[in-house]
Amino acid sequence: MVFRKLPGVSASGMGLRLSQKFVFLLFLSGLVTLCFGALFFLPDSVRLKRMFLSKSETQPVTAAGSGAAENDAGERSKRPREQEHPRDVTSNKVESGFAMGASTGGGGVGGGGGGGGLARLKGLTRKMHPSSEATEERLAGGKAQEDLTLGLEKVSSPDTSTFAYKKFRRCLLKTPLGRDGGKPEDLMTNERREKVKEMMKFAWDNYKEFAWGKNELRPLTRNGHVGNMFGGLRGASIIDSLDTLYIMGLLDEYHDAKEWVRDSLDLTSNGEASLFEVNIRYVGGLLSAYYLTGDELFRTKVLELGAKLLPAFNTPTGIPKGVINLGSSGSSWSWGWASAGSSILAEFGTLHLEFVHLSELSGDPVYIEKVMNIRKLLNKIEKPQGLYPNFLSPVSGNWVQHHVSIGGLGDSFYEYLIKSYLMSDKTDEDAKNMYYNALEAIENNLVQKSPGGLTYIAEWRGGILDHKMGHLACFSGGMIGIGADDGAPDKRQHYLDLAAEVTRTCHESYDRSATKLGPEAFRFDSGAEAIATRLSDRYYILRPEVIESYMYMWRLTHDPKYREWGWEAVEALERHCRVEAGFSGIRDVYTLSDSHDNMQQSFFLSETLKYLFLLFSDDDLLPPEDWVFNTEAHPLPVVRKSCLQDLSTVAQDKNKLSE
Ligand code: DMJ
Repeated sequence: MVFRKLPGVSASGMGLRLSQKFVFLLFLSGLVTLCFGALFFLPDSVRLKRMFLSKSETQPVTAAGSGAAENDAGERSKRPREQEHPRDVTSNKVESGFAMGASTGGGGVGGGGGGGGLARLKGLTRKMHPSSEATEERLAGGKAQEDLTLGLEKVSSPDTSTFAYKKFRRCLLKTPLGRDGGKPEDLMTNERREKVKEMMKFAWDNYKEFAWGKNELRPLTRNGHVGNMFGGLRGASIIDSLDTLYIMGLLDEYHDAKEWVRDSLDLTSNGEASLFEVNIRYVGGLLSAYYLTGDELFRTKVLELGAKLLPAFNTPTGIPKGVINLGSSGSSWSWGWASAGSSILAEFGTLHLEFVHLSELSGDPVYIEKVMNIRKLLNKIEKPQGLYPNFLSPVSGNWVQHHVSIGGLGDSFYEYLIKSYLMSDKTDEDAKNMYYNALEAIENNLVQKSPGGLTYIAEWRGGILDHKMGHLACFSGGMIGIGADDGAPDKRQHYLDLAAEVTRTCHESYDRSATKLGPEAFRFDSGAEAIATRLSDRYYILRPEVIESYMYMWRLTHDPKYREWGWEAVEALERHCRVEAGFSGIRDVYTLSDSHDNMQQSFFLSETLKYLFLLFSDDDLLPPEDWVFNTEAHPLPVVRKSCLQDLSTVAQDKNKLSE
């Protein structure tokens, strides 16, 4: 108005023309806007936010999300080489999870506007995995780190669906795939690693050619196998392979797998499925794929599947039954072979890791509540000699039989106790206490030394020892090893020694066979030491447990013998299990005239080959500070609650500001 009153007259007292005054005011208002904006967008730190926002505005929010946008759909032309250099991500959309700019651009976030554009530009010029930069700053300590870490959040919108992924990535201490994708400097080790990658490609290519979309490959008859473990679900080998393909840099194959998930994974199918198997393979596989790639497709699928598992918990105790119909009825029942309608310890006790992440990603605490209820019941119930029997009634909540085993029927329950503790950033004290108490009871009652000096873990039947160790029990070397640091300080070396002894025994079970592969179960009675004495125990079905322990023991001790033992296994697999169209189990490890079982198990792709690849990789590939492997070897990130809450606070602040 003032301007209209004084057209063309210089501003009184200042000698300014109207147009000059207009420009000056424009400049001033721009400056004010910039300063104000800078407060909220540039040095984006929680501390700063807290200075300007009221307490109620800085409460943590959960990460519930909705939208499901694909980050890298259709992007199929990535070369493995690119993936081996996760830091060089300026043009690598496969690594979109690693490249802030790419994931923002394609993630369907609704931020837009100048601030988002500026931040996006900043992100693209950084050329580094945001977690890796933030990590380096974090390790260096100081305020710069906090500003950098949280400043990255500018690129996300209040849409929590992309935020769920980003905040997890930002709370990692190290780059997931390491400095150079875990590539070892030593030439021979690298050659061995490349050999394992070739085995994976061979197994995958044959599955793709002859069994695509089925659950497993039958390599002799060159067709697919469906089986009855997964109800109407299909593609078990695809889901189990996603993360292995990704970390090995087999990215064309990974994209084929992802496209199948997008176009063909049908979660609406009926059929009787094992709750345990669906959880460890499908839920675990999809979760890992999500956390490694940030692709919303996997999150959407895993949440859809997770919800279908919940009816299994509708029992008087909340202990789930073993079998569930994934169709709309959601009915569930116990295995026919499990006595008196009981549920199996290794099944209902192997849900915790995945269910914690289902709650994290959905924002719905129902999953955590289900597994905490199981935990509480097991903690409270009386245990014979402190041991956990394998069968429990989901109706009465009492043990049904007193058979105890760290092998089949019991195994991964113990594994999930220590891993729950580790995955909780070492805050889950109940899991920790239950694990060490259980281990003490196992040591007191089951751990034995053979006359030949081999340490083994026997089974227990109502107080009577069965001097047998299953191949499945051989995971325990690795488990005892990774738990060595967190028990009583004076027991660390004791646990490492025990882990090494059990792993050596399992290696002996391989070494004492003609094929150098281990039997399904080996015994320590009637003069036998680490060999199968029953015909029915002589088979090998491509199981991972012995190699799994080599991998953990290598990382814990760097004793070269573990890599040598792993290489022996590679050679034996090549010699006896590789057939023209894939890998097959064998019926008798003690005879050289191989009789193949015509089955390439999905866990061979998910576990056996992944653990071998890790064994020959540098330790910075999926480092243990950040990742815990579920029992099917699917890596899940450590849940750093305090870090996640700080980041959630930022998201909430942003929501407030955008209102
Ligand atoms: C895998 O499916 C899992 O490791 C499970 O815990 C038990 N064993 C098989 C492989 O042997």
